[in-house]
Amino acid sequence: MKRRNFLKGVSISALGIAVTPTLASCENENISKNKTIQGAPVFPIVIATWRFHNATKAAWEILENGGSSIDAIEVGCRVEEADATNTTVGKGGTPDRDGAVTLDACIMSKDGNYGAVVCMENIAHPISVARKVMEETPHVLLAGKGAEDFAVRQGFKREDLLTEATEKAWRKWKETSEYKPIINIENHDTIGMLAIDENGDISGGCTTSGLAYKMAGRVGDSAIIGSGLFIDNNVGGATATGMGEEVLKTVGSYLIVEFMRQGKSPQEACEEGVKRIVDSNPNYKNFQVGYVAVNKQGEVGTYCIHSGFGISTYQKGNQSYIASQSYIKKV
Ligand code: SD4
Repeated sequence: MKRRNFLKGVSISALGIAVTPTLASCENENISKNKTIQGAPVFPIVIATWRFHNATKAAWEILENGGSSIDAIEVGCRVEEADATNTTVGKGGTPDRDGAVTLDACIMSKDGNYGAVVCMENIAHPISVARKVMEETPHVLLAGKGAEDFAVRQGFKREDLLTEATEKAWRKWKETSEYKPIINIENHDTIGMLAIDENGDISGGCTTSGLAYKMAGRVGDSAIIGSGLFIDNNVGGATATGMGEEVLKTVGSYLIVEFMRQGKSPQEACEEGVKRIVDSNPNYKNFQVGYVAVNKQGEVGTYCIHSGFGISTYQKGNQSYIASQSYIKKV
């Protein structure tokens, strides 16, 4: 129940982070008192979904040494992919119903370039393969065996991504094979990451093993441009976690960036993104979606359907965790 503890949250004002709430969403007094930093860009900055402190730290180290946001994203996401105890990203990710670990990841650069892999097996670092797709091919998205073979040709090594622990859990699940296409709000840790480097350039990445015990061949939002991630270096970036089908149907991250283009703050844009899902699906109480967004000034917003989601940030040398406000106020 570790994520429930996140609800206790932290004082935003103690974090030095510019989060820009609307009045309607001001459940948290500390947030409501916080003012948007006007005309004072606050980068470099890196933000990630959930409590991925090791990942944001690794990304921050790139940024504080003058590295690019795209390098920071790749390095940061790789930390979670390598962590076999994280059961929803990279090695140690929960398999599909047939016991296959299939990974989705994408990366997007300041130039609007994008690379992605979906349903890729046996390669531990899909974020790096996605970057290779972006930089070394005339394409943007490779799937399945083609993605895996491409990775091997690029020098990645094949390895078994199913760990003893995830295999054991899968075998236990098979005893009932009960599949609820509902995200348990305690059961997802996709890492979506946004970074702005010292030049003010924005990049993003998103990497996941997707829904636990999904159907073979299922692809979620995380690697799909505009859904799990979108970056526009003139405006900002957004990324998502949660029920991928709902994010896909509303093209969530693109929507949020477009809201920011129209002048909404990152916070207002994330709230509108969640509202779009809530308005279009009466079953919204049965799943979780969480968004995070950053604008060109380095202002951050986050919003989700159910409480329990939050974001990790690294900025001005300080690491923080912000509990996201939620559409449904109390669990
Ligand atoms: C998906 N959005 O595949 C992902 C799930 C997720 O942590 O966020 N998992 O639908």
